[in-house]
Amino acid sequence: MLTRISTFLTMLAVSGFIGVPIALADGRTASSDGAEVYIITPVDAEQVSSPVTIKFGLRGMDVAPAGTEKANTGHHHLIIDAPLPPFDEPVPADDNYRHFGGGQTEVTLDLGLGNHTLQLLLADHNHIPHEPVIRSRRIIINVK
Ligand SMILES: [Cu+2]
Repeated sequence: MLTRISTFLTMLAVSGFIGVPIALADGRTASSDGAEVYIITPVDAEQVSSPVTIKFGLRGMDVAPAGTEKANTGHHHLIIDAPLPPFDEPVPADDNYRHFGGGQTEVTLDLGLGNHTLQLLLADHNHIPHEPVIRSRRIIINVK
């Protein structure tokens, strides 16, 4: 607990410098006003064939590789057939929660036949979602 508090105070002390992200009391990073993440393609209810290319859109923030500690930046996470994770810890990393820590803005996936849900979630250099959370609508696609 003491470590977390002193880390927070240190981050507060340095956050006055330009470009350093603003760390909030719970360790999360502030997002910029009006930032928005969205799936460009496919669109909700679209019928697609596998493999399917998913393109990520972002407004009001920049994409940077994981580990890059810079204000108003983050990297994409694609949530496939799963709910949103807790926002106060790093996004899980498995087949349902894919990290694009290289700063990628699209992916081509092999998906089985049937319906799949897709949702984007931006997270900071430590893979923790920003505050306010920047997430897309959840869409459903049908692989035929
Ligand atoms: Cu991540």
